[in-house]
Amino acid sequence: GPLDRVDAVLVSVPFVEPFGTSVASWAVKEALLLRLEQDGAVGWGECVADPDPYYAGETTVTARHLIQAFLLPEARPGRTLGELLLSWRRVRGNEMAKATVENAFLDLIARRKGLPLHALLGQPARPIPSGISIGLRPTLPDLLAKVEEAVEQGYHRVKLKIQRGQDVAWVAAVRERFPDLPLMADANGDYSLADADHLAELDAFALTMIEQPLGYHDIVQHARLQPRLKTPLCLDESIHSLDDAEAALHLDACRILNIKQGRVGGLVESARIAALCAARGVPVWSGGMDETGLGRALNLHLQTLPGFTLPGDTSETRRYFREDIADPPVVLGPGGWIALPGGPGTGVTLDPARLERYTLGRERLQP
Ligand code: OSB
Ligand code: MG
Repeated sequence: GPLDRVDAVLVSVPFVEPFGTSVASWAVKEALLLRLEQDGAVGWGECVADPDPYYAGETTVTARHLIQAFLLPEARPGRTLGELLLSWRRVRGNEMAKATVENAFLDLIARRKGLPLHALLGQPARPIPSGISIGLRPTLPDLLAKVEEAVEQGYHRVKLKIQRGQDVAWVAAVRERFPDLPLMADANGDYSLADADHLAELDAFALTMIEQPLGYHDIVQHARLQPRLKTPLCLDESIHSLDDAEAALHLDACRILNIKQGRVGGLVESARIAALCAARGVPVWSGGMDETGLGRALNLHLQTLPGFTLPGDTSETRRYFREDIADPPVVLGPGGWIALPGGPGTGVTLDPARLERYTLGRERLQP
């Protein structure tokens, strides 16, 4: 049947401290949320686009436009979700906008069926491994303190952001202090192929992988870099679809893939990519976009899919937000494992008072 009501809500939730990559630093999580209501049931989606185009080309404003003008109009009564996703194939790119609507429909459908999201995806619940992505830090002692804190909390692996001038010596110092820690580095595209010899110096530190060292849209140059390193490469920004993943694996541009479901158009495309990677023996993991508890829950359910064999970037809510809009928060359980939120759909609910407090604007999109 038809949707009774569709709303877009723009929120801005302050971070505990700014999160910095080689490209940008963010002090708040500004996110576009989508609310679908049907027969008294409500499904929510959180768009992973930022207000700026510093991680990817999409922004909160372009996503809102695509959702309203091109994606929602295809959600005609009587169409299945599969048919809706097929109808979007002629909408080029804009995977973050697509994922927002797909996620909200999956949450709505799961809630109407009384099923947790992972069960709707055909997967049993399982404990999810934890991982933390530590942003660029002003000093080395400060970085070492952050890593120490993460190790004490029991995270299964630690990811460091690196950039030109803040790389080999910093990774060396962390490795020296924590010889056995599963450790990796993410450059968010700060290097070029001319830096291959410099990047090869990172081979000395037994990193589990180096994430996206080269251009944000590149696959071919990563394929030329990989044979010059012992450390596996992992692609993030360059992968927006199953076709991108196929190209990257075919060219041996990476030996590990970061799947952000919000970057590849949603959970259905993520499942396809994970299945392809599993068939090729390439491990995948779930990245994060510093999401609120809403998007974070999606990433937890994502990790029940076959192929997600490595710890991802899902860390505790309290390291991002003093106060989040969703309950329950993500916490590390015994051994550093994360439990899936229980109950139907994503299993998280938005607190009306906190949602209101952090809302910048609300707009009714339908009917
Ligand atoms: O490259 O994975 C990235 C955050 C914002 C933009 C890009 C990235 C990140 C992270 C943090 O690494 C992941 C998280 O903690 O959610
Ligand atoms: Mg990354």
